[in-house]
This record gives sequence, structure tokens and C-alpha cells, in this order.
Amino acid sequence: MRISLRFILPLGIALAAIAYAVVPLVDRLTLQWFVRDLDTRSESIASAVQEPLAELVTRAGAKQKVQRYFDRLVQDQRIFALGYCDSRGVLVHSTYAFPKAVRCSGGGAPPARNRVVELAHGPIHVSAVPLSFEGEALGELVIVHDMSFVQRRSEDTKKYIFYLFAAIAAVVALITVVIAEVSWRGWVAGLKRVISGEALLGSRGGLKVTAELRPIARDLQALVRDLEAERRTRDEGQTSWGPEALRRILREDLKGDEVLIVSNREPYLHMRRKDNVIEIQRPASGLVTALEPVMRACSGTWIAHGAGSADRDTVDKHDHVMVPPERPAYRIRRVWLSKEEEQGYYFGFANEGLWPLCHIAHARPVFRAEDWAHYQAVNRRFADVVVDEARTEDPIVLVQDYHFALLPRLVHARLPNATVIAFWHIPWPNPEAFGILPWREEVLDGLLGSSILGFHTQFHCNNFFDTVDRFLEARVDRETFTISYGGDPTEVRRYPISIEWPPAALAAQPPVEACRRNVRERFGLPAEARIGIGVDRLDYTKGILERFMAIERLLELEPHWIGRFVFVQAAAPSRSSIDEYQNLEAKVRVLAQRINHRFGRPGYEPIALRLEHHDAARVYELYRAADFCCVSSLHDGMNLVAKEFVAARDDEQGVLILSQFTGAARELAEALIINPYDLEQSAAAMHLALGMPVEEQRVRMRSMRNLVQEFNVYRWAGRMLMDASRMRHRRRVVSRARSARLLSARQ
Ligand code: ADQ
Repeated sequence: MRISLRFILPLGIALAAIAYAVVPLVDRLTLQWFVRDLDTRSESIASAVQEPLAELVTRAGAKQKVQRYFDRLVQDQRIFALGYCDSRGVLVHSTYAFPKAVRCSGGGAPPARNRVVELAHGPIHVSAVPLSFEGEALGELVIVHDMSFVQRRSEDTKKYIFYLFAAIAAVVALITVVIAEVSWRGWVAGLKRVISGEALLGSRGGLKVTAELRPIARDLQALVRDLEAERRTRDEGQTSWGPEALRRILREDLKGDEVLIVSNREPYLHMRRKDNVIEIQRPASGLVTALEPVMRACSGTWIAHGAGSADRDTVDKHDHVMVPPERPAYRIRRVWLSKEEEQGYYFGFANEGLWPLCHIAHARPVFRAEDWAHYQAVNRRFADVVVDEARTEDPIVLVQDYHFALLPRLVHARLPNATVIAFWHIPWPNPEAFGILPWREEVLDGLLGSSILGFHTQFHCNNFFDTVDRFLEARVDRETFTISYGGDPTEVRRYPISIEWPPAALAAQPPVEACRRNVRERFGLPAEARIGIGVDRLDYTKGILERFMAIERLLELEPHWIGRFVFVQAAAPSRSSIDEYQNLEAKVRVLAQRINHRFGRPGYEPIALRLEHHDAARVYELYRAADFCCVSSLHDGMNLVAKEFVAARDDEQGVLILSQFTGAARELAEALIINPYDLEQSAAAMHLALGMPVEEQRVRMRSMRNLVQEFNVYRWAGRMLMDASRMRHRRRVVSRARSARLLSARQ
């Protein structure tokens, strides 16, 4: 519309000017030229015929000769007509076509030598040339030229002139439109570049903003960032987060892009039992709980270490197996590790090195060079598998946890267009704590190969910024949460993990009273005993020993709970081949025994310790049976048990006691927040929980349930995917601009 107006308007004006000014002017000029030509021609004819004609007209009886002479002249010279007027002004001789309207001048009037006379059939040119013979004036020769050819030519000329000028006007209008359009687009594109920040890429991006535009560009960028953030928050807030929302993001924002997950642990293991039957296990892992719904929603590929005893027997020839078994929706690609590799990479560097390094739980990290070598080799192996599994050149690769700190850089090197999102599920320590790692630069460099690096809390993000600032020559921008280290920048963001809502395991649960009955029966608890629970992997970071000591303190301080209160601890054995974990198991057993011995009596033990993995239904039954749940981690990334407990309590009863050193404590403010090292405080919290009025429990629980419902795991994954989509969109725009620039530079 804008273009057609720009074209038609100037063209219309030009055509009108041609029609009303140019054409008449050209017409007049050509007429004048022709008349002048005819004047000259008439004069030269007159001077040529002067003498013979004078002789003839003065000779008596030569009338016929004059007539013939005139006829010949008319023919030879292509004259319309000729006439001779005598000195009295009488037409004496004339050719046949001599127009009547043309009169001799005579009568003493000075002759109008040349004139144009309009006749009915068109204009004629008339020249009257005086004749003399031997000094004596005779009469005048009248030469008539037909000017209709002038009119014809003039018509043609007008036509050509009109077409010529119209064509010129059209070309000029077209050029104007093109120039206007190009400069408009250039201006708009420039503004867009300024807004998007692309124009500030500088020498690397190749585009620059002049110095005077820089402040405007900065303001515009800040504005756009704010708007983007606001829109993100609004979109996020307005979305009802569930598997469908994730599917929509994958479909609409990511246009069905390929998604690969890499984690050490697989979501399903195939185990061969003693009776040779293969059974399927789901590991007790927060990570699996969080990512399974994403995979179900996008039907991607999950790459993981094949650790089950029957894993090799259940894959196809490409090491793939479809899961979940009851309703296959995505595939696992299993990676095989030797015993030495598993020992060095998993138990060694990851769990004896990085795990205690990142958790301030006072367990000393162990760093062995051979473990590090295995860790590097296994990371390289997984990078090979990612490249092997990728069906597109720009997949989204979700790298999970501290087992793969080097993987983002390795994947980025092989698939530079991939969007690598690394999520660090455990805390990130301060630079002093991290600084003892002998390969700290390598680990940081590996992680900075990610496009997005996620932590549970802003505190962990800040620790990471400080660490990079301390040990690498990198540009850390805390305003945009970005780190630039050599290659592409890495966005470091907070993505608090959560659980699915409503939890699948809740659907088949009986009412709370029935759960309580079942639990009492299963654990042999006294009929009226109040129940506290702990659900953890058996890990020294979870503060199980501190929890038991707090129970001991409770029973010391409030002995009326003896016999009326039982604490059920479900602890799934974990990393049992590591000394630290074996020691912990022994310590936990001994401490539970000691407390039970001290406060127990026939038919009653205050701590019911179950060192085993429980299936999800059993875990949820425990949550529902409890008066309180105690999460006393010494340090924890998030802690999903806290959120699961809240989700399990649709009766809005039960109290959550939560360590201040968990990520969850930043969100679940209505829990009783404790310092697990402070046994008095923890014991007081337990006492408070057991006596908390029903109404207060309801208010606290309702508020926490709202939060977990709203900020569920779909939102966690959705936010990462939305950020990935935004980033991919930006990169595409920048790369399009770069190719356009290269193209124009080449032309
Ligand atoms: P974990 O250290 O494994 O996760 P957590 O977040 O509490 O800790 O998740 C444990 C999961 O295992 C829960 O789903 C729980 O139900 C299950 N579980 C625990 N004990 C069990 C038992 N005895 N039997 C069966 N199931 C059991 C790491 C980080 C956390 C972070 C998660 C997710 O250490 O801080 O929250 O990843 O990012």
C-alpha cells in the first residue's frame, strides 16, 4: 500500500505536467521550426524561378506556357499550389489547387511575405515573393505549401514526446520509490539492530553504532530487556503449567526442535532378579522426577549410563530402549562404561570430588588424577554419543548435573549451532571453597560452553559469577546475567526445580486416615503414636545424623513424647561403594540403635529406620501419614522431598520442618525453618510441629501448596525451554543479518 502510493503519486503528477505543459510547448516549437523551414524553402524556390517566370509573364501570349511551367514546378518541388498576381493585385496565373481563400496582397498594402492560413482541410503556408524584370516591378509569386504534414508530424511528435516523458517519469518515480524504500528499511533495520543490541556487537559482530547513538541504544536495549522480562513473567504467570503447556512450547516456540537429555542416571533400569526375571526400576532421584515429564512431552532421546544388570539385554542394536514401559513415549540411548570408568568418573571424581566440593557439609573432597582422566574420557564419550544421536545440526541439549561439567564445551565444539542448557542440580560453593579443585579452570571452561547454565537459586548463580571472576579472564555481566569467555556468551540463570503437579503417585492414594493406619501397621507403631518422617537418599549432606540427634534432644527436653511419638526414616542406600557412605550408613544405624535403646521400651522404638528404596506409592503413603516431615539437609540444591510432602497433603494438614540450607527454604517460607546444626532449635521445631493447631497447619500448608502447584516442574522446564527458544530466535536474527551483510559486501 505504502509502496503503491509512493509510486503512483509522483507518476500521476509527472503525467499531468507532461500533458498540460510539456506537450503544448514542444508542439509550438516544432510548428515554428517547420514554418521557418517553409519560409526558407519558399525563398529559395522564388529566387530559382524568378528569372524564367519574369520572362514568361512579360511575353505576350505565353499564358499556357506559364501554366505548364507552374504545373511542372508544383510537381517537381512538391508544392501545394502556385500563383502569380500582377502589379494590380489580380491573380493572373494559378495552379489547379490554388486555394480561393488566398488573395493577392496588391492594393499598395505591404505584402505579408510569409503567413500561415487556416483552411477547412488544415493549415497552409503562403509565401508571396515580389517579381521584377530588368529593374521594373512586375507582380508577385505566391507559393503555397500544404501544412497538413506538419500537423501529422506534430501529432506523432506529441505522442512520442508524451510516451518518452511518461517513461522517464515512471523510471524516476521507480527510482525514487526504491531509494526511499531502501533508506526507510535501512533506517528501520538500523533502529531494530540498535534495539536488539545487534548493532552493538562491535568488531566481532561487525556492526557499530555511532558514538552519539550509543546512549539511546543502551536505553532502548534496557527497555526491550525490561519488556521482554515483563512479557516473560506475564506469559509465565498466565500459563497453566502442565505437560500440555510444555508440548505447546515445544510445538510453537521451538517448532518441534529436537531435544536431547544427557544425565548419568537413566530414568528406567532393567534389573535381573535372582530368579532370572527382568524387572524395571525407577531410581530414587529428584532429577529423574523432574525431567521425565519433559521427555514424555517432547518424545526426545535421553542419553544415560546403562547401569542396570539387564540393560544390555533389553536394548536394540543401536542401544536404544523405548520407555515408559507401560506407555512408550521417548527413548533411552544407553552408554556403556567399564567398571574402571564408572569407578573413576562417577564414584571418584564426581562423587568423591565434586559432590563434597560443592556441598558445604564438611566432608573432605578427594581428587585423584586418574579419576579426573576417567571423568574427561567419559565426558568425551558422551559428547560422541550426543553427536551420534543428533538428527539435526541445532538440537537443544539438556545436560544434567555435575557428572558432565566438561560436556557443554565438547558438544558446542562439535555442534556449534546446538543450544546447550546445562543444569547444575547441586549447590555452587563460594570461590574459596571451589578454589581447591586442581582442575578448576577446566571445569569452569567446560561449563561455559553452555548457552544457558542453570542453578536452583540466585545465591548459587552469584557464587558462580564470583568463582569465574576469580579464576578466569572472562567478562562477567551481572546486569544481564551473562558471562563471555572466548566464544559465545553463557546466560547464567536461576531455575528453581520442582515436582509435577498433581503428582502421579498421589492419584492412587487412599484417604489420610487409611494411610496412617497402613503405616502404623507396616512399621509396627503404637496405635496412637504421632508420626514424624524423613525420606532421603542415604547421603551425608541430608543431615540424617543431625536429625536423629535432634529427636534425641526432643525426647530429653519433652519426655512426654516418649512412647507417643515415632520418627520413621526411609533412607535409600546410595553410592554404597564409597567409604564415606558406608561410614554414614554405619553411623546412622548405630545412632538410631542408641536412641532406640535409650528411649525404647517393649513394643516401642522412637526411630523406625528403613534403609531401603521405597516405591513412589509407599513414599507418598508415608508423607500422608505424617504429622511432620523433617528435611534437615546440611546443604542442598533444592530438595524435592520438601515439595513432595507438601504436594501429598491434599488434606492441608502436616508440618514441614525445613533446613535453611536448602534451596526449597527460599520458596517455602511457611515451613518451620531450622538450622540443622542447632539441635535445640530443631528439637523445638519438632515439638512445635507436634503441637501445632489444625488451623495454623491448614494456613501454612495451603500457602505452600499454592506455591508448589504454581511453580511446578513443568514451569521449571518450560522456562528453560522458553529461554532457549528466545536465544535461538535471537541467534537466527543475528546470523541472518550477518549473511545479509556478507552478501552485500560481496556484491
Ligand atoms: P537428591 O539429592 O537426590 O537430588 P532430592 O531433591 O531430595 O535429592 O530428591 C530425592 C528424590 O528421591 C525424591 O523424589 C524422593 O522422593 C526420592 N527418594 C528419597 N528417598 C527415597 C527412598 N528411600 N525411597 C524412594 N525414593 C526416595 C539432587 C539435589 C537436590 C535437588 C535434586 C533435583 O541434591 O538438591 O533437589 O537433585 O534437582
